[in-house]
Amino acid sequence: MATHESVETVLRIPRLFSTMSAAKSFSSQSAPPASTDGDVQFKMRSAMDLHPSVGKWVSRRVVRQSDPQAGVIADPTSSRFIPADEIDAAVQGISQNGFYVFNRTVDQSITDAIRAHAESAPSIARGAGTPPAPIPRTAPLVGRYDLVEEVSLQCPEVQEFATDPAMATIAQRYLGQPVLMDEVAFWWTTVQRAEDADINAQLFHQDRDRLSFLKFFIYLTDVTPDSGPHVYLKGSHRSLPWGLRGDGRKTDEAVRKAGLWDNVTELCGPAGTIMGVDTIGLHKGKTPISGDRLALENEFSTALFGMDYEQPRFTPTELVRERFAAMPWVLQRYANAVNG
Ligand SMILES: O=C(O)CCC(=O)C(=O)O
Repeated sequence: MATHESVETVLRIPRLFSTMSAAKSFSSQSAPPASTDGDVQFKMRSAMDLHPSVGKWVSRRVVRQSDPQAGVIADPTSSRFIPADEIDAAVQGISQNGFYVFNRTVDQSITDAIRAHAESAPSIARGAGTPPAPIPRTAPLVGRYDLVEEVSLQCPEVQEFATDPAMATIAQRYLGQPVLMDEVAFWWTTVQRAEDADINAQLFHQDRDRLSFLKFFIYLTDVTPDSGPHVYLKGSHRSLPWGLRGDGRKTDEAVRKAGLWDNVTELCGPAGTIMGVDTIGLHKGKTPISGDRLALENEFSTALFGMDYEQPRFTPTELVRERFAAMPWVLQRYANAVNG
């Protein structure tokens, strides 16, 4: 009798074809649909069990952009986050290992401003069910505090990070297709409630919100092995043993049993450290055992097909207005904020 797992494996094939047809139809519309049907989202995630490269493969085969602005990116040398002379090394490093940590850290005035915003802006205590409020940093109650995108974007330096043309350039070269900026995430991790590792993304997992995407992280606090580094299984963006491919959380023990522990890399660095990470590879946050960690992240993807996306309202800075004028397709989610 066929096992549940082998039945699931067979079902992933028709789900892959459904995903291809739905993604093709989604990306052929002149403006992206407001959302992707929930059943289609499920099929996409399930088809992505087949191999870590399947999402990129589907995207390259069926996602086509007819907008002449697709692929147009503002001058990457205007970035205050990414040195232009590290762009080639970043594309190469991400292709090889799944991540790249930039040699140069960001100016302290920028990291201080972003951290000050995160200290005073309302954040959501994950799993607590309490109203948003500034993090009680000296006495946190939960393991993770998230700032929503609209609140994050009240900070001019976060807007600058989100619209960075050098990161867009790296993502576009790495993914080999036009990219748009599709998400900003901003969160604290603390020493509290290690038992919430699952909901706090502190167990290994792959991201599957989109087919083909790349993330950039910046640390806003100094990160050591004890204060919650981002952890990545080197090379897992290219290949994963079957036992680690399914959607959902994976224990350290499962990675050890697969004989891959030597490839596990903790990404530490001072405040201002930036990393490009292909989070289709297996990754997690490590639960801090002393101090806390503040990280800001953005994501570039080849289409808004997949998880529901936001079109946040905020007051754009002059820089963001200029960047929107130079690369409206990349920053299309911010059209309402800029024009409205
Ligand atoms: O906190 C981290 O370093 C990883 C977070 C993560 O993987 C997630 O939010 O999905």
